[in-house]
Amino acid sequence: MKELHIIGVPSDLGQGRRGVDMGPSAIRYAGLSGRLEGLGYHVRDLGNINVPTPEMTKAADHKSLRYLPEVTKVCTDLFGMVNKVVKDGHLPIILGGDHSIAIGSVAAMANQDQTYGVIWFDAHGDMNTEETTPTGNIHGMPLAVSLGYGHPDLVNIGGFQPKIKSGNVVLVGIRSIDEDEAKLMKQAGVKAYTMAEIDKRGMAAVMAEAIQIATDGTDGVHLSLDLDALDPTFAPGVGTPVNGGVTYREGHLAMEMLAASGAVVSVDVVEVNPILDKQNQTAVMAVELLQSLFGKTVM
Ligand code: Z70
Ligand code: MN
Ligand code: MN
Ligand code: MN
Repeated sequence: MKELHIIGVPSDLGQGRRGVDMGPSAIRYAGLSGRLEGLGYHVRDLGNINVPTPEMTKAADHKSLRYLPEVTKVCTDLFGMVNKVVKDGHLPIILGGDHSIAIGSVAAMANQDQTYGVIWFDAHGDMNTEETTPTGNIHGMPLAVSLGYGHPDLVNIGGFQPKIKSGNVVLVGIRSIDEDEAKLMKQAGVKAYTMAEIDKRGMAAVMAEAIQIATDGTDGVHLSLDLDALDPTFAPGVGTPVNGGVTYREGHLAMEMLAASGAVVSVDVVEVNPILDKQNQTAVMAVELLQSLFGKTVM
C-alpha cells in the first residue's frame, strides 16, 4: 500500500473571499491523518507550502488575473513538492486553499512517466481564461490552464503544455457556468456531467462513465475535489455555495466507486472556508469523503 503524503496550500489568492487559506488547518483539525491511519495507511504530513497573504502583495494589479505572480509562484512550488512525493512512490493529498492550486498539482502529475486522467468535482467549470473571466479570479481558471488555455505564466508551469488531454478529463456536479466559459468547454471537448444529468441518470451511472473516460488509455486518475460540488446543506463552508448540488449519499457513492476502481493516484481537496462554515462541518465532510475514497466501507 502506498504511503499517503499530505501537503497544505493555504492560499486564498485565487478568489475574492478571505478564509479559504485556513482550509488545511480545518481539514487537519477534522482528523484527516488519524482517520486515514485508521484505514491502515501510513500517513505523513509534510506541512504547508509558504503562501503570501493578500496584505503582503500589491492586490489586483492585474484586473483579469488577480495575484498572477503570487499564484504562479505558489503553483510552481507545489509542482516541485508534488513531483517529489510522486517520484518517491507516495500518493499526494493536496489540501487547499482555493482551486487555483490545482494548476500546480495537475502539472506535477502530468510531469510523470505515466499518463493520468482527471476527474474534476465542482459546481463550476473552472474553464475561464483572462478573456472570459467575469471576476479575474484565477480559481475559475485551473482546468482551462491545465488544458493549455490561458496566461503563459500559468500554462507553462513545469516547462511544458498542455498538461492534460481533454479526452481523459471529466467534470462532475456542475451547475454554474459562465457564458463564454461554456463556449471554451465545448471547444476544448471536455465531458461535463451537470447536476441535471446526475438527477436523470443517477450518480452511479454517471460515475461509471466518468471513471471509464478518465481511465481510458491512462495509468490512473487525479481527483480534484472542490467541496462546492456538494450541496450547501452538507458543505456550507465554501466561498461560492450553489444550491442543487451533490448530496451526502451521492458524494460518498462517487468516492466509493473511485475506491473500487483502484485508479486514484492523487487528490486535491479545495475551497473549504472555515469562516463561512458551521462548526467545521465542511472540513469534516471533506475528511469523510476521503475516508470513502481510500477504502472505508460499512462492512
Ligand atoms: C466563476 C469565476 C469558481 C470556484 C467559484 C466562479 C468560479 N466562474 N470556482 N468557485 N471553485 O469567477 O470564474
Ligand atoms: Mn491568507
Ligand atoms: Mn473549482
Ligand atoms: Mn467551484
